[in-house]
Amino acid sequence: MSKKKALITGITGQDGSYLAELLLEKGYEVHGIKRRTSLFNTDRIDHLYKDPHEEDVNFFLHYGDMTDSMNLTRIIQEVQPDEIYNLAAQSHVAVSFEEPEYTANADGIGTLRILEAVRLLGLTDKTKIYQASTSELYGLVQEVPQSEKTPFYPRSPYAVAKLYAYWITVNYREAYNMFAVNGILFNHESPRRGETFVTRKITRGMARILLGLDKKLYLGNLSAKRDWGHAKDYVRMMWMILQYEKPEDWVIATGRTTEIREFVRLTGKYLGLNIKFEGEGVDEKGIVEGINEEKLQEVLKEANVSHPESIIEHAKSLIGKDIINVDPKYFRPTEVDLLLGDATKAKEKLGWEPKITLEEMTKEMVESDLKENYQELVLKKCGFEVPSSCGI
Ligand code: NDP
Ligand code: GDR
Repeated sequence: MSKKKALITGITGQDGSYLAELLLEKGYEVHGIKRRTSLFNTDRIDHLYKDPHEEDVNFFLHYGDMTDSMNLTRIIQEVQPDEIYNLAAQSHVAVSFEEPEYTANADGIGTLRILEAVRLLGLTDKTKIYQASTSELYGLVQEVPQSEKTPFYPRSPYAVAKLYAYWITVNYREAYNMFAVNGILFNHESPRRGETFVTRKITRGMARILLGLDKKLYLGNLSAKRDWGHAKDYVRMMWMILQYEKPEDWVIATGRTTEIREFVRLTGKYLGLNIKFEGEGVDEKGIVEGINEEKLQEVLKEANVSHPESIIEHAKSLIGKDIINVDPKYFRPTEVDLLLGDATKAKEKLGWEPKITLEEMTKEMVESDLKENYQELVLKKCGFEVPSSCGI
């Protein structure tokens, strides 16, 4: 039997990279669309790439863009995919207020372009389509927790574009009998999360403060609450949705919500820094109340820090200092205060359960950011000298 073919838009992103790994493990031939950029943007998938001249290559990249219909149509025609995962998007909510038209084009009309290409190419019976919908659709809280039945009330140009994408997917399913479905995914994070999303900004920023690379971390609304899962658990669900007997829409969430402040404290805990918050509004500050030396030793060892003493000394010097400050420039014109998902349908019909807890994920992110930034510190302080043992 020939291999199943999957086409992933947004393959260079957080989810695209984990999904590509999963589908390759499952024996798929994986095709991905990447944008032309002036610098390489394939860090997250470099480990999957094989020179196409080699044998048994199952991973292919195509240049493309969600704003270019002809390009998307040509790629779909060439690949003839069994499954399309439409993950490409301008995915940053705050940026969508700065670039509303582009966001509408890439995230909203981009989805239409994929659906219409499949229809025009006569692939409606062959190609299943997964649309990356989002908990941002719920926006202004109508109901808690939020399920497939909760009304939408989008609160950003991003969410409004994704609302169009959601409904055009439903419409093509109903109008043309296509297997086109929405996964309404709540926030999901990982060490591969973009550095400007709040969890990664916090794990990376606080790791850098501990190492002495930065002095402070500036955040926006500390009171927002999010239902955070791990991206690995969520891409598994994307695949499961397309294997289900009927095309339906699904909420994917952990059912636990956490305040941004609490995520700061949790990150601090894994770094051996006890953080307390004082003050209100723009004057609120996150202060290092004390350090947990045992935890600090543990995490520094995990990050292969060769001389932990100097970093422990530096951590002690942080006691009593405010390392988290509020900068109103990160406030959004309209905010989504509370997201908490109810994934009962996915659990009951598909047997899906998230496996990775928030604590496990935070620890993984903290360790990864500490490792990565320690390398920067070493380079900055010690320069780069090739040891003779290296042989090059
Ligand atoms: P990322 O921002 O990490 O990745 C987005 C991907 O889309 C990148 O590969 C990016 O390319 C690509 N992309 C952006 N614009 C275009 C364009 N015009 N043409 C082609 N490719 C483009 O997002 P995530 O992996 O976190 O999310 C995946 C999808 O799921 C997105 O659609 C997002 O909106 C949605 N979503 C995400 C959730 C989350 O919590 N992560 C929750 C719910 C939905 P490049 O690398 O070049 O920038
Ligand atoms: P979100 O994620 O908007 O939920 O969208 P993000 O991590 O950007 O924000 C979460 C919450 O944290 C608050 N916040 C800050 N956010 C950022 N980025 N930077 C800050 O400094 C900061 N301080 C506080 C925000 O105001 C917000 O309330 C993500 C994206 O992946 C979307 O593509 C996806 O659809 C949704 O999750 C589900």
